[in-house]
Amino acid sequence: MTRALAVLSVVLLGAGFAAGEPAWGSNCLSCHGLLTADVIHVFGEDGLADPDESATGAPDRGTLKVFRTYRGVTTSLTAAVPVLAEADTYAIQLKRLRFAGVESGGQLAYSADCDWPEWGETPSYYTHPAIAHRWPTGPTNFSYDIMVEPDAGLDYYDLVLAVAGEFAADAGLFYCEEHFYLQVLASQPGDANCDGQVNFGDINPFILRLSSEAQYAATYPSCPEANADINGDGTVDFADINPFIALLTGR
Ligand SMILES: [Ca+2]
Ligand SMILES: [Ca+2]
Repeated sequence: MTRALAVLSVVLLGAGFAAGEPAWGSNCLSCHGLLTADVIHVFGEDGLADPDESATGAPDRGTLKVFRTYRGVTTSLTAAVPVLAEADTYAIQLKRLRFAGVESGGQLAYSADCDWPEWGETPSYYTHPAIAHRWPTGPTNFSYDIMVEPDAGLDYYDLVLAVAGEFAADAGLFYCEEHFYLQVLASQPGDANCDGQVNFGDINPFILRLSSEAQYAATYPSCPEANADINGDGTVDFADINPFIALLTGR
């Protein structure tokens, strides 16, 4: 089954599958063993954020790493499990929360053409398919590509990267997770470097976009096309130069 249309398409870069799955869950020690701290770290974030969860009834998770992304574009995040020994077996999983988080009505829509695990309802979040990836002797860094469809709600979303497995030394089970926020932003014409502001720092990125679309995409992989399409005609070309100048100079 293809997941090409999945809203949140997750590409796991690394070794292949092996049989068996660790027990997944959340704060369920009887299921998956000791809740172990600091096994997994998410990095490559765009900063920290403390969105207001008060209207959602969700737990206030306070300040967490935030990955910013735009509708219709792909962003990457990376996780590492640096403390595990080579012989330890483990799997890493990107999960959504079962219940509402910080999003206030916003919802990451998802395609039916995928096999994200569900709990019988349209999910508010995405999770990695219920497939456990296990590396008996494999990489300890993982990259996930997250693609949000154009109609996704502009909001913060709680996501969780979790690792579960078994220590080789004593056959002890462990589980660890790191919560973080995915913030889906609206495009902002003129913000060619996608730092959230429109200023002179966008001039060179904008010129780069005009001169080499490929280089621009490589340099700013998470920037939506609309940020450089200043006149909003659906394409980025020389006709956007004067509107860009006008945007910067306020004329
Ligand atoms: Ca900018
Ligand atoms: Ca244009």
